[in-house]
Amino acid sequence: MIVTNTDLKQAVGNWPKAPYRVRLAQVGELEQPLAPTVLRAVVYGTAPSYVQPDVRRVYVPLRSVHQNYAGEIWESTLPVRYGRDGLIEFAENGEVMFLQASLPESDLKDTAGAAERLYKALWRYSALRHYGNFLRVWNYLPGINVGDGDAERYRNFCVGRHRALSADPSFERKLPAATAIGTNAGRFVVMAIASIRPGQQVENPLQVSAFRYPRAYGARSPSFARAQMLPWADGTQLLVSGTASIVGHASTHLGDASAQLHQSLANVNALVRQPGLARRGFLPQSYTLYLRDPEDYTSLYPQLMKYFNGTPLQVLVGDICRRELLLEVEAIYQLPQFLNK
Ligand code: 3EB
Repeated sequence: MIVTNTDLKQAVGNWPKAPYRVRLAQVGELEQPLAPTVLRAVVYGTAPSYVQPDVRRVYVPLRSVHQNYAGEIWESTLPVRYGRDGLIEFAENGEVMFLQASLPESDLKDTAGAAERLYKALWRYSALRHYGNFLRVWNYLPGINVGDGDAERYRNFCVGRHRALSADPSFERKLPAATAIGTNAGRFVVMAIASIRPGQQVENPLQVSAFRYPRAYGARSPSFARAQMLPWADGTQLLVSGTASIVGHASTHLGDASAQLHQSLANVNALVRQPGLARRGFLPQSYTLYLRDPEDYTSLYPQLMKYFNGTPLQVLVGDICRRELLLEVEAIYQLPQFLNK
C-alpha cells in the first residue's frame, strides 16, 4: 500500500521566517572557531587534534570525493545557546534544537539496544526542552551491513528505533525525514533537528512508505518519513530524506549505479512534484549523494554534471542500508519567497 498525502494542502499554522540558513561548506572554514550564530557544522572526515572541541562541530567519518565541499553549516538567525547534558550535545535558538548523541562501536553487540537508547535519549531531551517535533535525523552506523538476514546491523537498528518511537501510538504521523548511512569505524552517531512546531510529513507517490515496508525487509519497518515540509514565512522548505533506487518497496536496477542514480532522482522528483506540492514550484538548494563504491564517482561524473547542473552537490563515500543499493541522494528544496503563499 502506498500511503498518500491526503492533507498536504492544509495550512500548518503561521510560521515565522526560517530560524536558520544552511549551505555546503569547505573543511577550512568549518575548522575555524565557529561564530556564535552557528547551530551545527558538519565536517566529513576525522577530527584533527589542533581543532578546538565545540559541541556544535560534528565530525562524520565519511570521505568526500567531489570538488571542495566537505561539510555543511547551519547558521541561526536568532541567538544561539549550546551545551552538553549527559549523552546529549545541543544547540538551540528558541525555534529549533540541533542535537546529537553517540555510543562506541562496541555497543553494537546489541545494535537494537544501542539504537533504542540513543533515540530515547534524543526524544526525551528535546521534548523536555519543548522541541517536541523531529524534522530531520541522520543516522551513522558503523558496519551497517554486518550480519545476515534479520541479524544485520541495519535491521537491528530499525528494531531499536521502532521500540523507542512506537511508545507514542501516533508516531507514524510525526516521523522525521532521515538518512541512514554506514561508516567504516568510529562511533554510532544519531544527529537530529527538533522543532517547537510540527512540520508536515510528506510521503513519496512512487514508494511504499518506509514505515509500511513488508516483513521481508526486517522485523520492524524503518521509522522515517520521505520528507518534511516546513512552511517558513520567507520560503517553504522541503527536507528530503535519503532516497534510493526503490520502487514500491523493491530495490531496482541491481548492480547498475547509473540506472540507480537515474531512478533515485526520478523518485526525488516524483516526491517534490506530486499533486498538492506541484503548484508550489520547489527548487533544489543542495544535494548530498552517498556512494557505496568510490569507483562509481568517475563513471557517474558526466551524469552528475548533467543532473545536478548548477546546484551545490557533495558526494560522500558510505554504505547504503540495503546491501544491493549502490547509492542514495538526499536534498533540500526551497520555495522561492514570492511563490510561498
Ligand atoms: C529506503 O528508502 C532506503 O532507515 O532511516 C533511506 C533513508 C533509507 C533513511 C532510515 C533508510 C533510512 O528504505 C534506505
